[in-house]
Amino acid sequence: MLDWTLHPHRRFNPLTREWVLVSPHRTERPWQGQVEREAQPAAVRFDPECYLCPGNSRLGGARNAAYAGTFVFENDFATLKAETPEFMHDESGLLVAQSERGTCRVVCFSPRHDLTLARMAAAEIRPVIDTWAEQYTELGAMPHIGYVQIFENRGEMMGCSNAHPHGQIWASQRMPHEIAKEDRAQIEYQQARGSCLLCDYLALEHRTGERVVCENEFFAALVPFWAIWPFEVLLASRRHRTGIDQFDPAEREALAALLKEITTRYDNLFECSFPYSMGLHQRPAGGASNQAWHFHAHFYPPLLRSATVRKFMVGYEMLCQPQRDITAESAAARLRELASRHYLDSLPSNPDDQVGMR
Ligand code: H2U
Ligand code: ZN
Repeated sequence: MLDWTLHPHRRFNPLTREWVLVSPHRTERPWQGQVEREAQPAAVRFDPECYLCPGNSRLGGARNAAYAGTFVFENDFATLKAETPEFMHDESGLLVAQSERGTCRVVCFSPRHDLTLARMAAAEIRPVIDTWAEQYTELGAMPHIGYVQIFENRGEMMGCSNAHPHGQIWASQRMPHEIAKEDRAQIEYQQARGSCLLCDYLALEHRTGERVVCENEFFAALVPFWAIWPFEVLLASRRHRTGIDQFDPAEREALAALLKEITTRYDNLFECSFPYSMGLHQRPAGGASNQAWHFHAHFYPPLLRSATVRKFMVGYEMLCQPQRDITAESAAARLRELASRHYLDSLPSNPDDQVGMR
């Protein structure tokens, strides 16, 4: 019997059908490399220089509405555009290119510059869920759209350009390759076994609970067996739902609550504003055979051992395959042991908090 707390081994990701190398004995190696800047939440509720705060002008020349809840606008520097002409290029199957149409939007989660999902109340996150659902439906219905990717880059370390709580939506003509991998894997699993890959996986995880971090009636957050990032989390609906548009009000509230809880536990881990890339994975647009899709979100956080030491995906990982040092089981145990109340909530409030507020 393999002791995966001791022996190097590789683990299989059934969603992407890729492997991750797990080397549990390497956690104690010294670190004299790059140290990151520790991230803390922004201090002001309104920043006159912020291109996402209500009423401010953006770099593209447009001005934000004086919004009070969520706010959606077309990305002024969109990666994909609806009006792109169709073309195809193929020379010997070696120089291959094709046009890609799409639409990119930015979603502000709150008018308050100083908040993050972890610092928002679940009742304030609920409108974000509703906005994501509306956008998913609206963009997915557009004839040039084949897949809608909703995501959040949190923190400078992940390339986020602004502390204001926001996410992005990139809707593309075709399925991007990470989605195509998950699409194939879920469809083929269902064809082979007659059941859903993630429904079966969640049932398996609930047998021991050792990788489950937190859950409520409708959603579960766990460190997947095949996690690559140190504190990677997979958040999935406990019922089979193919997209965010299928959640009823109780499920939307539960999703808001679990998003708050997992981001709070993340912040509490190293007492910082925990950076990550998070994205929703759900059925592609266009209505092809997609009953096999099970709604989930991936959190990919870079931090490894403190607020300033991150994991790099370099060397062997770029050339061969990803590798991790701490096991998924020990990462889940650490996240599970943390308080679900935010560490800043126990500190006295800062009088400077009001600076710049209108
Ligand atoms: P990130 O912080 O995840 O980079 O998202 C910010 C997005 O906002 C980014 O895609 C867009 C950038 O193109 N943006 C605008 O659309 N208008 C602006 O005035 C600045 C930034
Ligand atoms: Zn702002």
